[in-house]
This record gives sequence, structure tokens and C-alpha cells, in this order.
Amino acid sequence: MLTSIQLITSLLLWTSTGEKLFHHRDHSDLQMFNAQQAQTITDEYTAELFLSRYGFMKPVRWEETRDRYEDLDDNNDFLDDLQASIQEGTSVPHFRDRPPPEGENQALTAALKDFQRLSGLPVTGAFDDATREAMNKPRCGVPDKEMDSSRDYHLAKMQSGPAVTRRKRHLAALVTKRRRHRRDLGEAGHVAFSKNVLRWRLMGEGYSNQLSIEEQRYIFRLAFRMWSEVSPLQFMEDNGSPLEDIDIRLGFGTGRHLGCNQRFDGSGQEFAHAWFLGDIHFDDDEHFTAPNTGSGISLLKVAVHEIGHVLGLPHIYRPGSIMQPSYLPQEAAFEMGWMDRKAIQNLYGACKGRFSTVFDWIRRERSPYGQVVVRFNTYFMREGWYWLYENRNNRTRYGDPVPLRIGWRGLPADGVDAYVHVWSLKRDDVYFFKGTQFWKYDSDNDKVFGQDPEGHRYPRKISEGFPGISGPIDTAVYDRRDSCIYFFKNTLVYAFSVESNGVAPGFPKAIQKAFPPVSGGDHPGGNIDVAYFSYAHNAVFLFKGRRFWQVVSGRDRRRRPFLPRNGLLPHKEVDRHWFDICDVHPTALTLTR
Ligand SMILES: [Ca+2]
Ligand SMILES: [Ca+2]
Ligand SMILES: [Zn+2]
Ligand SMILES: [Zn+2]
Repeated sequence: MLTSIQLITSLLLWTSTGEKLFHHRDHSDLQMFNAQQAQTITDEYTAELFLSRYGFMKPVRWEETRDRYEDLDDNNDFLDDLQASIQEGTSVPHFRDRPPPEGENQALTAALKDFQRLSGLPVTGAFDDATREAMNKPRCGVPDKEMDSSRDYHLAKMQSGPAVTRRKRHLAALVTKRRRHRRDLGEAGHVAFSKNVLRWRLMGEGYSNQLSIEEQRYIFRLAFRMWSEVSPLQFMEDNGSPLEDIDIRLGFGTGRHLGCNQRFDGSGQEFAHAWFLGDIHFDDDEHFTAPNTGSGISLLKVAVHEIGHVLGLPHIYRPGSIMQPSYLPQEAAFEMGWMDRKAIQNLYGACKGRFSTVFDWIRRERSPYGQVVVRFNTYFMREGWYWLYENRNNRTRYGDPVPLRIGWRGLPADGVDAYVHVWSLKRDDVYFFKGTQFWKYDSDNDKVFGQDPEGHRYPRKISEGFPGISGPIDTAVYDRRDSCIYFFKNTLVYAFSVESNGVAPGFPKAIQKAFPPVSGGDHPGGNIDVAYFSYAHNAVFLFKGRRFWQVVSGRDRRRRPFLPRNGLLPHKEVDRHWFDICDVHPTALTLTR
């Protein structure tokens, strides 16, 4: 099976066959146009510049520090604040022209050790070959560590004022991020966007010269989508609203760029930087490429990393994390790792929400040896979107959700109320219900029956196919033990006997009676969203809102005979048992599968 990345890549390649794209040109070609190369780190002096730049030690020279802020002259109120902050102790000039003799520079040794530890290198405290190699790798421009706490305090105060300008916020934010790095990755909601839908724009003055504009936008849409797949955040590309309404602005530039107060270093080393709750700049002297197109730096990986910073994440020094500061060229197709999911959810919470229906879909596959294998997959549906849930890995399939109309042909595009699989020796029928109608699903051909082998045309009225039941229903589930479909409607449940094709004697009943609470009043009452039989858990669950109740099974009652038949065990939170079922914005990239 193709992963989505592969699909996307083939899509990109396909679109590019018609028009020649710059990124197909030879890398050496690009080099010719690069006027500037990043300064190679060759000795202790350049290493010290590197370490101060990324926050491992205090700035080396006054010029170096001032250089970073020199573009801000046009912003007087900001400069006032900045000057104050400098006086408060960030950049006490050392005025050294060259590093002191070896062994005397304790600060450098400490910073080298720090860098080596974080980078997973042998901690020698010396500028050795491994360290030199690591420092010359392509990396993110966001500092790894904070430099000075008094400045942090000052700038954090600036940020707390209600009327800070956008420019102010940038520097303040950068420093606040450094503070975050030290203390509070785990503190939920401490410093993060306070809204869930964020607007972004690739700035017209900041297009890359290496990829087509459509390709750049496609890659950014994908990068934002990847974060929304694992968090409650949603992102929309907005090329129309006034600039001040755009939360995240992206752009490419070289050297001095886009009015930014930090300059890019030419080809090599720093490839991008980002401002906490702000903007992202990409060094267009780098050779950025579309996913899986060989040499160069994957713009997708870099964008996902920098967006992580904008959302509030610091560098994470764990293998597999997209938030590692260095660019790792291996693993061309990547997913959001466990660490990154947990980190973003620490800031913004887990994904929660009501579902329209949840079910296990059974299908038959023929093995290479001709045997028929029965498999199931778990699907969560919410209105017009669905997720495939991988029970084994306890997460959704990478790249989900997918619009219903793409994966479930013939179903109403805005969603369904319920799913039922009648499965016995005689029957194997899949039904979807919506409003007063139902559809029979042709699992072999993966689409709704227009007309089934019995000659029925779909959709049909529920009251015709299931005498005694009238839609709309809330949900339904088939119970193999008594060959009944249980239809839930408001506070009532109807057992519908498949054998006798009618409502079973004694029904409808109050859900409270037919599915009594096991403890106290812990019961959903009525208006159940979902009744779901899970093959993975061999159990029935009732979902309502963000909670679910597990139905006592025969196995439970053999172990604990005092439990009532079909009793509801105390509720639990859906998002604690089924992880990362996250919405994407309706305008987000639609990935086909
Ligand atoms: Ca660079
Ligand atoms: Ca429902
Ligand atoms: Zn970074
Ligand atoms: Zn910049």
C-alpha cells in the first residue's frame, strides 16, 4: 500500500511532468547562483560563535549581537525596549579578538559539553572532529537554549502588556520560547495560541525560487495538516484577509530578508527560523526539495519542524522527533512521532469530539494461496469525515481524516447516523442509516448497492426495511447472541429480530431498563451517539459526547455474576482510549487514498 507521502510525491511528480520545475535541475546548477556560503565552523573561534548563536553561551562580541538587531532601527518604541534589555545585561561586551589559549576558556568548554550532550556526541568538552561535523550540519535557526534570565524576565514583561506591537512580540516571543525550553514543556496551556483555528499565508514577497508557487503552498498545506492530525488545532490558508488577521506568515529569503532582525547565513547550516506564535522564514540559499525527491533538504520536514516552534514547541532531542534541531536526511517518509504528539497535546490538549458512528467493517480478502481471509478495520465517522483506527498501534492511520465521499462511495456526503452489520450463518449484510432512510453496502465492491440481489433499490425507507422502526434513529448495533438489531432512539431502545423481521416482544424499552447502570446513576440516559461492537475488545460500547460506557458482556458476568445483563460499566473518556482522532479544517488539503 502506498503511504500518503508516496501518494503525494507521485502526485507532485505527476503535476510536474507538464511544466518544468526548478527543483528538477541539478544541484550543482543551483550552487552556481549561490553568492554566499554559510561560514564553515573550523576552529574554536567559529565554534564559539555557533554556540553563542544557538544559546549555549553568552554572545561573544558586541558586533555580533548588535548585528542581529540592526534592522529594527525603524521601530523606535521597540528599540527603546530593546536598549533597555541590552543594558540589563544580555550582551556585556567582551571585546575579544581571538579565543584565549586552550584550557583557559571554561565557558567554551562548558558550552561544548552542553552541545555534545544534547547532540548525543561523546562529551569531551573539546572542539573535536565529531563536534565540528555536527556543527556544520544543516540545522534550525531557533536557539537551543536561553542565554540570560534577566533579559528573559524583561522581555517576558514586555510581552505581557496588552498593546504590544507585532514586532515587539517577535523578540519577546523568541525569548519566551527559550524560557519555555527550560521549564514548562509539560504545563498545559501556559504559553500557546488561545484559539484553535489559525490562519496562515505564504507571503507574496517571500516565494522560493526553487519550487513552483503551487508546490510551495501544497507542501505548507500538508505540513499544517500534519499538525492538525495530531492536535485540536486547525489551520486554514488565507490569502484574502488583512495581514493583521494572519496568525502565521511564511516566507523565503536570503541573507537579510523580509525585514527580519536575523540574517540568513548563505548556503549550509541554518535553513530556517521561526518566531513563537509568529512567522517562519526559510533560507532560500538552501536546496529545498519536495518530499522524496532525493538530495537537498525536504521543505516538508523543515516546515513541520518550524511550525512546531510557532505552536510553542522547543527542540526535542529524541530520535524520531521532528523537533530535533539538526536536519536528518534519512527516513524520507516521516510521521508525527509519539513524542511530538504528546508534546503538542501537552500545550493544546488531546483531540475530543462527538462521533456520528463507529464500527468495525469486515471484509474478505483472498490470500496469495487462494484462501479467504476475514479482516476487520475500525472506522470512526464524524459528519462528513472518517478515520481508520489502528487498534494495534492505538492511533489513527497516518493522513486521516478523509472525506466520506472519497472512501465510502454512495453514502450521504455529510455523514450517517448509524451502521449495522447483520452477520449470521445465513446473512452478511451491511447497512448505513441516515434520517428516515437506509443504504445497503456492497462490501465486495466497496460502494453502496444501487439495487441489491433481492431487487431492492437504495436508499430505502427505514420503516419499509425494518417494520416497526421509523427514522431518524440515533444509533444501532447488531447483537449476534439473539440475532437482534438494537435501534436507539431518544431514550428508547428497540430490539428488532432479524429472524422474524419485526420488533421483539416487550420492546421498545427505556435504555435505562435495557442497559441499566452498574453503579449509581452513571448512565447516558438517551440520545446515544454511537453503539459500537468492537472485535478488538470483544465488547459493545455506547458513546455519548466525549464519554463512553462499556456494556457488560457474558464473559464479564461469568467472572462477576452480580453484574446485570447488558449493564453499563462506569463511563470513561473516549480520548483516553482511542487516541489522536483529530479534525482538520474543512479547507485543509484533501488527501486521497
Ligand atoms: Ca543557511
Ligand atoms: Ca449516531
Ligand atoms: Zn528548530
Ligand atoms: Zn527571518
